Amino acid sequence: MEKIQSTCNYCSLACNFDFHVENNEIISVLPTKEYPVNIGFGCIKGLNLDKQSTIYKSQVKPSIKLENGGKKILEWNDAFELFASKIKTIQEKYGKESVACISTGQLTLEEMSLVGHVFRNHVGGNLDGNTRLCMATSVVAHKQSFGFDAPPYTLKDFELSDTIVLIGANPIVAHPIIWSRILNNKIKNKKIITIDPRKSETAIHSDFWYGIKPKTDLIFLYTLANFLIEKNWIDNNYINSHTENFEEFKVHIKNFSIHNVENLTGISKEKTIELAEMIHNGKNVSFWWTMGVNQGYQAVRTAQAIINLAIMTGNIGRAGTGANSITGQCNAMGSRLFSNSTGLYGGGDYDNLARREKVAKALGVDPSIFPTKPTLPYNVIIEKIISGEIKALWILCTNPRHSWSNNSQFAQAMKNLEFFVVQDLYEDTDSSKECDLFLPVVPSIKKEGTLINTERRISKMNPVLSKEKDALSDYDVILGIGKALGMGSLLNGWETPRSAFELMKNTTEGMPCDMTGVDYDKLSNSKGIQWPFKAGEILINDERRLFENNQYYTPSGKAKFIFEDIHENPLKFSAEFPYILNTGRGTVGQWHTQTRTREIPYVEELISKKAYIYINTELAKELNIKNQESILVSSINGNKAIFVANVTNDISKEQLYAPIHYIETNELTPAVYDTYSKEPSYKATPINISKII
Ligand SMILES: Nc1nc2c(c(=O)[nH]1)N[C@H]1C(S)=C(S)[C@@H](COP(=O)(O)OP(=O)(O)OC[C@H]3O[C@@H](n4cnc5c(=O)[nH]c(N)nc54)[C@H](O)[C@@H]3O)O[C@H]1N2
Ligand SMILES: Nc1nc2c(c(=O)[nH]1)N[C@H]1C(S)=C(S)[C@@H](COP(=O)(O)OP(=O)(O)OC[C@H]3O[C@@H](n4cnc5c(=O)[nH]c(N)nc54)[C@H](O)[C@@H]3O)O[C@H]1N2
Ligand code: SF4
Ligand SMILES: [Mo]
Repeated sequence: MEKIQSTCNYCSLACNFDFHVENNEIISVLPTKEYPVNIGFGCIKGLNLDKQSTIYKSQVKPSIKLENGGKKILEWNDAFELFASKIKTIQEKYGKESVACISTGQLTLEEMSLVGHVFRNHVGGNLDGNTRLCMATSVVAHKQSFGFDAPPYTLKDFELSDTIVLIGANPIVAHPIIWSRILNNKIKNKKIITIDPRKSETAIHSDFWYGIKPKTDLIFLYTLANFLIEKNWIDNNYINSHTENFEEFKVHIKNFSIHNVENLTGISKEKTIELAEMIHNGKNVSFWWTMGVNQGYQAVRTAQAIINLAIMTGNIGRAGTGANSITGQCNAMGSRLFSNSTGLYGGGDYDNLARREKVAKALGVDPSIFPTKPTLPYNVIIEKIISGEIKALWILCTNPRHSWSNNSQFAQAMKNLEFFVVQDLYEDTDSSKECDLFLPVVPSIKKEGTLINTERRISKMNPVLSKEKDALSDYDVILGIGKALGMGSLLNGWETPRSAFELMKNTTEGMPCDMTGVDYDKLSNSKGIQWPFKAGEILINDERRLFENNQYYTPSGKAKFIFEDIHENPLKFSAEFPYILNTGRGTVGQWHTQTRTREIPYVEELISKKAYIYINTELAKELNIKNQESILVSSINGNKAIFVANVTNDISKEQLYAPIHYIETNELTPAVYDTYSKEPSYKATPINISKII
């Protein structure tokens, strides 16, 4: 029996597992004991990676939809030629930017960079990622405050922090291994604090829960900062030596009075003081945030308000501290650095001439092949499909008919396309069943590449099983398309995932994410390695954090306080839409649009088959709604959907909460985005509800 170590490609922890294999069959899946992320643990999704593409299997070869609604199976080369000729014809007719692509944070670094090369450098179309729905806010916040998109922490910090503040994060459901790391924390009197409008699973198990009014975090964080300043519970030395813009910040927030806090945020003055005291008394305070912060109409500034708190109290660059954004998908970090969508490979802007030269040299190409501007964001791509300016769309490893905010807008977009291509494991997803050309691929257990997890750790995905005859991986498919498009020598160096990794590695030289010291072959059976890791560097520690030398990546080398006036939710509450709809993860076993986790029998047995929504007990009583009764939810976006009511005391009367794993949820979410990141405001939609009689 052979043991093959590989990486879980669900969430951003990218845990490692040992697959025991005999005669191309998986006998057992066990969490890798020595791997510093999951240390011998695993959640139900990772432990069932062997189930992928077993019950729901796609055809091995691609297919094209026929006019009569049927489909025709194609040979791979014919599908590549068809793709290339369609894209060329559409571009000739409607212009270069009439074609677009939406990728993901769930492909490998190599697949992501190759699709960026094919579609941005060669085809010249726009290409955004589903990371826009997820991490775009953190990217902008990091770039502006730290000078680079650099989450500073290492997961060990969960064990070393005496005061853990979780803001808009529910790790018990979304990142179970993070919760197990928190439970490993043996510091006496450590405090786990959760700020969340509902009493989430994590809030229930925390020491302190701050039940904030939805989307008032910015007011709360400014008030907290102002109070800390008034008390002089700040680290003046750190502020003076390693930050800039503090005086302006101090002036900006001086009117955020502790006396107004309860009225504005729902958190009392006493509770606010209690939190300020815990931050002041903590020796190593860490702040962590996820989608409760990133998905909002003023999200970037909220994330930066968290960064401001950490840098003003000197809680960064030390063990157990930090302003720490947790990523979502397995390779969200890789997508941010290597997708060639919003910036150059390895970081840097498209208009930075020196950086263009450097990246071009690393790839052995002329800099003129690179785009001159960032991609149009996801929402604009969809809008332009609807307005008729974009005619062809290729989506890889994402299911926007379900996950896009206001998803009926995507249904409308699909109808407008002349050529819609979906590359997925399954031909029956809500998106793939509507496509013209379907490109089936093998699951992660049959392919190789690297992923970068939430703490910047690069880890190796190894093929556990061999591919069946005629089956292709994402990498094979993207490369086949590149060849058919006539890229010729532009594909030199891109022959294999291994060679693509070398190219990408070369682009990082001298950048904050420098990984020139990483050896692709040595990544297998290893503990992974966090960037930066420069050529010649010797690894002394498996857990490394950024900013220990207090040097940031801004021109001044200092972290920057960034702030602005409070915006109101662009969607107003009214008698017509008096409640607020919050959305997010439902259970550990359910992954997003549920195409993959429906293959896990234990999950299928336990989960609700119908879309459900949590509603406050008292409110349900007032409206005469009984537990498990169906209710009609109508949204300010004009749509309605039916949900089963789950009556609970863990949510306040003004709010309802719907898990994202059912297509109904995004029927109701609006087309509202953060100003800077263009991340959708998924978590605060005005709605109304009624009993179905
Ligand atoms: N089982 C499972 N795990 C997953 C995923 C999955 O689909 N299933 N998806 C992965 C991905 S891609 C991601 S991005 C992560 C997401 O991980 P999380 O962000 O932890 O998950 P969410 O449930 O989206 O949101 C977290 C919390 O934000 C709260 N929230 C909503 N509005 C506000 C607000 O205004 N202020 C504050 N402070 N909190 C608010 C919600 O009530 C919710 O409890 O999970 C990853 N892990
Ligand atoms: N209301 C609301 N909506 C949300 C969110 C929210 O909190 N609230 N969260 C948002 C966030 S953070 C995210 S990340 C998105 C996620 O949204 P999506 O990315 O749309 O969700 P997934 O179900 O992960 O879609 C992945 C698709 O890729 C396929 N797939 C799996 N493995 C592979 C592979 O190896 N290759 C290929 N080619 N395909 C593969 C799967 O079958 C599936 O169809 O949802 C967003 N939508
Ligand atoms: S915690 Fe995340 S990476 Fe780890 S096994 Fe579960 S889904 Fe996979
Ligand atoms: Mo995400």
